[in-house]
Amino acid sequence: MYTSAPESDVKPPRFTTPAIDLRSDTVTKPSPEMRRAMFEAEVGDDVYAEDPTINRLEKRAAEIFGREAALFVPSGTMGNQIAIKLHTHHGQEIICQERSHIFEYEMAMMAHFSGVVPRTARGEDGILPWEDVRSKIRTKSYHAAKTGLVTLENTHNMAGGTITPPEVFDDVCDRTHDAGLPVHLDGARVFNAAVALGIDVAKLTAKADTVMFCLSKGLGAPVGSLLVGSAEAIDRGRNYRKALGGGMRQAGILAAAGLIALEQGPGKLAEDHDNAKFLARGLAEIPGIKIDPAKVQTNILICDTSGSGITGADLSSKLAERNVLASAYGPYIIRFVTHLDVSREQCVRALKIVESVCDSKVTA
Ligand code: TLP
Repeated sequence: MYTSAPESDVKPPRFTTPAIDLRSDTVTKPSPEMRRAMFEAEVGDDVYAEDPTINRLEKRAAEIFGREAALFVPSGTMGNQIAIKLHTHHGQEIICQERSHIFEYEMAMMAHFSGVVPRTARGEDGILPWEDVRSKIRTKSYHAAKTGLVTLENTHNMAGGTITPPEVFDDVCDRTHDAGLPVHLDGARVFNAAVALGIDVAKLTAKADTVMFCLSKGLGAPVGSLLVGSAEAIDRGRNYRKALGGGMRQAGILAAAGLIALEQGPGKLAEDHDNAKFLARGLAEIPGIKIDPAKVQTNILICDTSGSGITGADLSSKLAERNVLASAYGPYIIRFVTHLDVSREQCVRALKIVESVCDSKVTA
């Protein structure tokens, strides 16, 4: 069964060949090596911190990010929400980009769990420079809620996998700290940024107080994310994870796949980026589809379909009828994401199918 795309209810017919699934990099299936490791994983009760495989994964993640500690969580959403809880108090505001995942796709959980409200900033291409953050910070006053946290997203999903330049990132972190505030990075796809920039991920993220990154996106694990930070923050985070129902007991079977994703996944991302650039160049040639290939830096393509007269949802369902899956994210927006389970040959086929669907609309 296929699940529906976020803003279109796609129920594609069954095909004998697997779909070319460009909805998200979350859709990858565990490799045979991962399945073997899961089968053989040593496990224990992780609520007692006794799962040796999870302990190994957390230790390795902390090492790779140059941090004191790491916490394995079931999802990126949980990692982000624990971070917000760690850094804020009820009644505060957090600053986030207006199309950030934390704001748009985490079910208003910041309000449920942490009692904070978002103050959004725009930025260009999902990138928030200090000037944009500064204008949103609210200090002590008798009229307004105080800012408790600044969150950044790198790469930025809805802006099309864009990378915050390291100097902009460092600057906004330094100045936010000077203003007495912490920074959390939603680094769901921060390895994509590090690989595209050719920079070590620890160096790229060093100035954020906490970083969440996902194993279950481009890195290819079936489940899991990590929150990294100071030993004190992660220790408190462990309690919040339990409160949220994230005490997963013998989840070493998941961490075993996660360890493979963490060690081997980053080395495979450059190919996804090449495929995304290839797709972007092809899509840009199709009349009615707007995308600037020069702006595609990683594995996400956000296309404007308004020139074709086809809505994102219609294009998504027409493509699904031809066994190509992509997600609509706005009236005239469709997203394509490359990942481990999409080959160059499939990108070539997908392009031909998008072209024929758009052609038939224009001539209809
Ligand atoms: N993003 C998903 C959807 O929820 C939109 C996707 O298909 O891209 N941060 C960022 C930047 C994300 O893109 C996502 C997932 C998350 C956090 C949350 O991760 P999960 O899905 O593991 O909770």
